[in-house]
Amino acid sequence: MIRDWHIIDSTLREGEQFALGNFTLQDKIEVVKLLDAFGVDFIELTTPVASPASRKACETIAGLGLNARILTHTRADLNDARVAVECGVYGVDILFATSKELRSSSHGRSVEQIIDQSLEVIDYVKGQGRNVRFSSEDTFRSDKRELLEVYRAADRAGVDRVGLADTVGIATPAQVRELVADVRHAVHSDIEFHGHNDTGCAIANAFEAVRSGATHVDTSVLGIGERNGITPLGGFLARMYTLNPERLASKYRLELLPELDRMIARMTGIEIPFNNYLTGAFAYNHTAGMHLKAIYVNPGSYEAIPPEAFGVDRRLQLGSRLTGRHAIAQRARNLALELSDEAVRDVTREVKALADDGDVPLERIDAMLLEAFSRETEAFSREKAEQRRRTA
Ligand code: HCA
Ligand code: CU
Repeated sequence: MIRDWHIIDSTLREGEQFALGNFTLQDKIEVVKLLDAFGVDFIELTTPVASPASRKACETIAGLGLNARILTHTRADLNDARVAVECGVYGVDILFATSKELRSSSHGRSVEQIIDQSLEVIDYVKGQGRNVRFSSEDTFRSDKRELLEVYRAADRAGVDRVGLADTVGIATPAQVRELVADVRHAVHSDIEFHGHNDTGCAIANAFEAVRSGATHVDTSVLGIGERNGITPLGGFLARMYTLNPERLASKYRLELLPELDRMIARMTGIEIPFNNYLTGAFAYNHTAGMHLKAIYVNPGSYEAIPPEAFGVDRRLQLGSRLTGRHAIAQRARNLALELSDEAVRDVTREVKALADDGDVPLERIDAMLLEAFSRETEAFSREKAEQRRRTA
């Protein structure tokens, strides 16, 4: 059973760890306003202790009065948490590495020390009346017994959420399913999942997390983050849309997704990937004759998600060597040209032959159809005139 789940958008935290994620305060304000209009539930910001501009951004955004709840992300450090609270955020996301790999190369603390230090910070944040999350960095390379011990302690201390972080993007969907289910049994709090995409599983893993009892999913616009990033907002929503379109359409203004993707692409100076979920230039491109034929009858025949649900347009590619006569006939109808089947077949054959040297642009196809139409009407008039002469 899928519980109610919420998006924690981390474009301005994890996304700031993207190689080109350098947002000005003005950028950040634009981004959070659009994320808020889109309807994300939470927005996570870089820790205010990172730099003076980070602090300024935290204070400014926390003061904007958005519907989205503003969170910031800090180490399990009392001073960091104090600064976060001073910025006026709704909640603090605390993080502590639990895997052997990170413990040995990073903090070197024992499980008891991790718990003690985290509880001190959790108590403080709770005492300040703020929402608090405890997450174990590198969850999927951590010892399960130790992990559950830490989560249970955080849960007893009253955290709002415990977080599982697939920091290096190594988890498989089955591992996520199993571990989230175990954590679900171990704690009462909500459960957050944060997944990196190094092995291409970030969306599938977030989906399995939600199916297994997670209530919160971290995303970023276009998936930007450390290395190749995390679960992308658009891709995750695409995944969830197919299961419950009504819920998604009523909760989020999905048609704002293209604008969000374009905004982050512009601010980071990247292109939206050609094959990006929903908004890539070719995400709704249909090429083969068989596909085109079916699409005209029912667009759903080759689309899992109607593009209009996310404010994008379908693209019918008529000029490839794989085109078909149904597609060409439909184009003729769109141009209000009545053509015989034979003429349509001729034009189709001609387009295919030309396309062997590269795609035939639509204008060229239109010109060919017009020509075919004139030829046929002329032939028809000639025939009619002939008939008249004979009967006269
Ligand atoms: C990082 C930390 C983090 C934290 C995730 C979380 C991760 O790598 O900088 O707070 O849940 O991936 O572990 O992004
Ligand atoms: Cu991360």
